Amino acid sequence: MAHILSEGFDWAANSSDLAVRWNAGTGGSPSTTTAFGTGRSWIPSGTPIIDLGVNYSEIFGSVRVRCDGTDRAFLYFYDGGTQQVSLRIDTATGTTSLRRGNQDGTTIGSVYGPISAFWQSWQFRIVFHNTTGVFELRRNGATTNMISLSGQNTRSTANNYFNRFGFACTNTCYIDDIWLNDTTGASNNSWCGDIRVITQVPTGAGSSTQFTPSTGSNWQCVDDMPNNGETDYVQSSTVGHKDLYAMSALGSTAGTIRGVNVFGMVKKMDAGARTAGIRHVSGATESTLVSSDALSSSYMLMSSHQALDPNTGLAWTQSGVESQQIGPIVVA
Ligand SMILES: [Ca+2]
Ligand SMILES: [Ca+2]
Repeated sequence: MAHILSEGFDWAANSSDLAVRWNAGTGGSPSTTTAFGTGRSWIPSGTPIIDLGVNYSEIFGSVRVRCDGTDRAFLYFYDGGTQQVSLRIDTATGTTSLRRGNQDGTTIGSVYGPISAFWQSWQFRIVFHNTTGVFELRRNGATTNMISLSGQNTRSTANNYFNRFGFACTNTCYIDDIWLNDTTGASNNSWCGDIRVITQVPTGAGSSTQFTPSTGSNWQCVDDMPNNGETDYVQSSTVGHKDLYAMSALGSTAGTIRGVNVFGMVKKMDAGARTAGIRHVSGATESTLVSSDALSSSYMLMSSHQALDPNTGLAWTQSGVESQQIGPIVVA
């Protein structure tokens, strides 16, 4: 499985948008308060949760958090509806801790670290087990642990795994740049470092323009960050029609590119069955990365993660990421 989840929040204009991907209480709002002065973070007022659909016994991850004053941010690792453990980033006490159960549960490990009104990136490793559980914690991409605990009880249910992930806060905390991977696969199977989730948007026409724009040029209808719903859009009812778009520069040259996550929001505008896909071009390699279920008249999110450049079979390069073309295709 390797990469499990990444989220940068730049795309969501409101809680209804976020509910297309996150469920079970997607309250909250986007914020332009970010660590790098671009894009958006998210201020949760409920508990956005993603059902991962797989039981994970070990997880590596990263999250960027800013808490102000005496606020607290929480990451939740659920087995079903029960938090196995919770990561609590607490500027009231100046500590980051892993708690058994919810954010107020028994402390498994704790360290002084969070600073009020200060963006920090936290990396964690958790092994879920009632006797041989592990909790390791790093900060800001460091390669050494602040906390190294083994032989712990890191579960609340009878199971040594989690399968749902969520986050929350008290008052106003900013959450951004979430990344989770497990230990399987050839890549993204260990510490991910201080991850930045950068959102690219269309900046021009690519090698195919077959959809019909609601206004202006096709790519200009889908270049919005955050998403602007039906203010402008492209549509087609012809099977095989595809749009491809040139994509924006990353705006950063730092670090290793750990993958490309491609997203599309799609719906149908009339009765009848219709499926859509995400079309992708990298160099000489063109493919449909993912096809949707039968569309409904409400927006659905399609996504596909490419850990490696499909044109080279190797890790992505910056030029590879910036020269890819992405767009919708009418599958059936
Ligand atoms: Ca962001
Ligand atoms: Ca648009």
